[in-house]
Amino acid sequence: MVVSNMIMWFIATLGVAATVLLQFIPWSLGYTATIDVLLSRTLFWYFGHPLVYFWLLPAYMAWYAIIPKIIGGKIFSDSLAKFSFVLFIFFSIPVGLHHQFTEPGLDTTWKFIQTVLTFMVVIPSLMTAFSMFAAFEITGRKKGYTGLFSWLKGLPWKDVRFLAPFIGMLSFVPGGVGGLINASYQLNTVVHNTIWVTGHFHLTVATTVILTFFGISYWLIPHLTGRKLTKKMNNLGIVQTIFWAVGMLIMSGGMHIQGLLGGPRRSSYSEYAGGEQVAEWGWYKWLKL
Ligand SMILES: [Cu+2]
Repeated sequence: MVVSNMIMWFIATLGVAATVLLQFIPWSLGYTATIDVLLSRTLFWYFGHPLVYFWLLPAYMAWYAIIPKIIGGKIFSDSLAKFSFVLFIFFSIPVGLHHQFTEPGLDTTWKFIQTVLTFMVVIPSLMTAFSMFAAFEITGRKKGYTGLFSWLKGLPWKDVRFLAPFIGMLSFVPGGVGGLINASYQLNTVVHNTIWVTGHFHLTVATTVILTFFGISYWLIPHLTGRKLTKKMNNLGIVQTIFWAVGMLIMSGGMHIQGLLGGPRRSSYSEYAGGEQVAEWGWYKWLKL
């Protein structure tokens, strides 16, 4: 899993290296008069999309390799984990054009091809989700809990090393659905360059990935230092997890709604959905104030 993450990082950084070495540096030294912005943006997003996987895949590694141990079970399938990581290399590198659907200089055919490839990333993601919940169910049942859902009682809910990543996994459900909306050629025009997109990666990176990293830290630091995560610290970790999750829910939820109302992503005004006024008064209208 680490190797496939490094392969992805290596291939993806070629794009950003190319634009810096062949475009920015010659331009800054005065060798060329201008930068081809379309090419530069395309090279950047070729790197910029897999960049998020450089954070997401370590979270997946923890889900596959550490979480099953923490809950007292084992990984559902070794080869399924390896296979899904190989699929990530193939599907998630050449999909940067899904950030450039409104780019006028790119041919629709290429946008369509990368839309299809983006949708393919759903496959390893769903494989991961299946693998996780299979491991949870098997572990719960082994502890003697039967019935359709009562195996959930067999999971260590009061252990922050499990709870934080688990809440992260749950928030990946709306995060993934939002990703499909962003990646749809038609639906993308509704949310393109609005703060919806910022809300999207606050769900995926700032909630799913970060909560998993919190869980990893609570496991890894005691593991490396030989110290024990006391009950008090564990409970403090649970409070921190809940605070973070609720805060992010409000923040990214607000960004999603504001984005649908036309709130711009980077600038203080936007021409989308009727311009400045919608961005400014969106909340008031929505709340009917
Ligand atoms: Cu992307």
